[in-house]
This record gives sequence, structure tokens and C-alpha cells, in this order.
Amino acid sequence: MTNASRRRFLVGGAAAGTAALAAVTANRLEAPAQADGPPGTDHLAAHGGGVEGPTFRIGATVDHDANGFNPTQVLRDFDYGKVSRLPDGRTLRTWEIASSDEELEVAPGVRFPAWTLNARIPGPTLRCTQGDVLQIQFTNGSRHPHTLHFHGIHPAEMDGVPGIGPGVIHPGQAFTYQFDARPFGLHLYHCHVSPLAEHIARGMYGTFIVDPPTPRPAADEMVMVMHGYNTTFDGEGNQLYAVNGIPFHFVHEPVRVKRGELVRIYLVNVLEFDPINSFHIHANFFEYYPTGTRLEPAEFTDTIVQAQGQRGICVLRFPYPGRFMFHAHKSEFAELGWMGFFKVTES
Ligand SMILES: [Cu+2]
Repeated sequence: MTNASRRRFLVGGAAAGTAALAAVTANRLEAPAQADGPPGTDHLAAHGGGVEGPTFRIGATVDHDANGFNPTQVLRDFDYGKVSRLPDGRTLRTWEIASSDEELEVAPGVRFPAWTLNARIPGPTLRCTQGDVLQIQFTNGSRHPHTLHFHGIHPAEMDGVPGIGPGVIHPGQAFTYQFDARPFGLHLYHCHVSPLAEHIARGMYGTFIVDPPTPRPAADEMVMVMHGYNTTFDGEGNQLYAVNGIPFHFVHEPVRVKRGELVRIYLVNVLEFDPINSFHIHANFFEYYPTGTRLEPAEFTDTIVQAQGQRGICVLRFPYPGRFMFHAHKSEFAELGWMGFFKVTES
């Protein structure tokens, strides 16, 4: 089913839609593995495909080793860079980021020609403290021109857009972006070469966290980057939706947290082609800090929406042990991969 026909089918008559979904489900789709899943959730994941050809076969997961990254590791992987002290006493952090073209298995049997940063989707989570001096040594090992454009406050020539400063970094070239870390908050970075939608949709983005001068309270911290895969390359939507690279990953491997422990989720939406994304946790509420630039929460809720480039910090404690679903509160996205579980345990 092409994306266009999927869209028509979704807005079409309910009877026709139901019949079509049943046919798709029967012919091509089976539930993803529930190895660690609760009973009674199979039906929620059963419509997890919708892409042309591939299946979410029972027991099938992608080959994380072959991909070279695992969303569970991406979750708590904070890269503080190589740290040194400048003569004026400030902290200098240096990172090496390389772009490369990688064929990734983004769903069982679905290979996607990705453009990556450090060979993973999302790229590395860069973390620093407000006031640090940052150097990002970017090497373009891809066959396509790219840049690194950071959100934050910095000089124009360090903005990573075509025609300003170094402009486009061509294949085989390198450039070191340097700027100060500000403002504190939750930011992101991504390629900014045209056609921008394709450069982003292929996988060229990552999270950029600037901690406040006085650190936030200690917590079990994690990063969730919401994105999608337009596997038909028609630019009209996505056939798969994911958090941290692989659709349905956190259904297969729930996010493990401890009951009563402070949990801080750095949530970033970089989804291309669809205008908004959303995040919902079942049976729990969280404090929400939009962009993370204030230390007081703006909202106490169980659901937030983000347009592309929006991000925010979700903070909560899970009062009850057990399994709690989290997903886009957009059924289509959830059923095409943007779904997972927290597994809350006593210790
Ligand atoms: Cu690019």
C-alpha cells in the first residue's frame, strides 16, 4: 500500500477502511514479538505495518548489531564530549561527528537507505553545561552535501546553513563548528541542506542538551527522539514512526524504571512530513518543561503535542509497579510504530 493510498484509506469510508485494514492485517501483518509484553496487548501492535511488502512477523525484531545501534542504549547515552579546561577557566567540550550513508534495518525486513550522524538514528546526544565552549568537528563521509545546524544562540557563521559562514560541507570535507553553550535547555541539531525535508527524514538529527549552571535534581534520565521513515520517498507522510530509531522497539524491550524514582525524559520531535507529533503516558502524569529553558514546569499533564523542532522535558515518578504504555496520541502513528511500554519495578 503506498502512502497516498494509505492516506486515502484512512480518510475513506469506515466500512471500506475496516475491510481494507482487515485485508492488510491478514495478508501482510502479524503482531510483533511480545517477548516481554503483557497479555492482551497483541491487538494493539497487530496493525504495526502498513509499509509495502514487509511484515512485523511474530518474534521478529531488527538486527541491532548489524545496524550498529540499539534504541535502548540510545535512551540513556549522553555524550559529554572530550573535556578540557581553557586558560580562562571555562570548560571546552569537543566532539567528532561524521556523516555517512548507511542501509539500516528499520523494521523486520525493511531496509532504509539512511543518511546518518555517527552511523545511528538519532545521532549522538550531545550534553554540556551553559557557558561551556563547544567544538563540533564535523566530517562529511557521506556522498551528499550536509551541514550541522544547532538550535541555540550563536554567531551567524556557526549556524550551519548554506551560503553563510562555511556553508555546505561537501563530501570529504570537514568543518569545526564552535560556539558557547546557551541558553540552557533541551535543543536539537540537524542537517540544513536542501531539500531539507529529505536530509532530515533520512536521519540527520540529534539531541543537544544544555544543562543549567545549577544542575537539575538527580534522576533517571533518558532521551526520546520522535521521528518517522518515509519508506516510499514520496514525501507525503511516513510509513513507519519511531522513538530512537526503531518502530515498536520499546514494545519489545520496555523502558525499565523504578517505582517512586524521579524520571526525566528529554523529548524531542523531529518528525518530517507530518505537521505534529504527540506523547502520551498511560496511568501517570508528568510535569512538562517546554524547551527546558525554565526551571518551573508549565503544565501537569499526561499528553503533550510538539510540532517539528519542538521539544520539552517530562518529569515524573511512577507510583505503581507494572507496565504502562506510552505512545503518540495519534492512533495512526501509534499503530505504525510509535508505541512502547515502561516497565516499573520495585527495585
Ligand atoms: Cu544533509
